[in-house]
Amino acid sequence: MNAACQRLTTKDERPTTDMKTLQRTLTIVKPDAVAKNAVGDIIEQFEKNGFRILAMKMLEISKHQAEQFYAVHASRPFYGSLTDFMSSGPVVALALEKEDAIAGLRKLMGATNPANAEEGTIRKKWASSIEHNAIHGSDAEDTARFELSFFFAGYELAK
Ligand code: RTP
Ligand code: MG
Repeated sequence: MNAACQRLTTKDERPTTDMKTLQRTLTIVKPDAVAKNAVGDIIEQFEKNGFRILAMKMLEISKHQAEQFYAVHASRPFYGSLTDFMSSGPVVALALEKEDAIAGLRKLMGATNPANAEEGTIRKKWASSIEHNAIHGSDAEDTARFELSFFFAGYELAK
């Protein structure tokens, strides 16, 4: 039985096994939030909301690397501006783990456009526009796999 399985005991003492699905997701504190000294506050939100930090690094990505990372948006009108922004200064990339981490992180982030972000979300607090919106989060299992491997080597996630 792995760590994701929790052994429960019912009232009549029959043991049951409840498989919990741990999931990993990739998040980036974007250049606008790093410039606002919001890194500590945002990381605190991850921990307070039960995410385990598996790996973390601060780095600057090039325009070319930003284009590769956001290749899914290559045909969108904001692609050039988005990749300029993401390569404009330091970012902090984190690999996070929790049950249903992908959806959980998206909820904690809030809507892409901060005008639509719910109270209590990271984007509500720190985003200043639909583009300068403080944080990235993977949106599905396949993108999470790609994005985690974009920033972290296998040995860094082998925990
Ligand atoms: P992200 O990928 O960064 O987590 O954001 P998201 O899923 O909420 O939004 P997505 O549609 O994937 O867009 C990626 C990022 O592109 C910028 N954007 N600009 N000017 C615009 O209309 C526009 N739309 C999106 C944002 O930085 C967005 O987070
Ligand atoms: Mg997205």
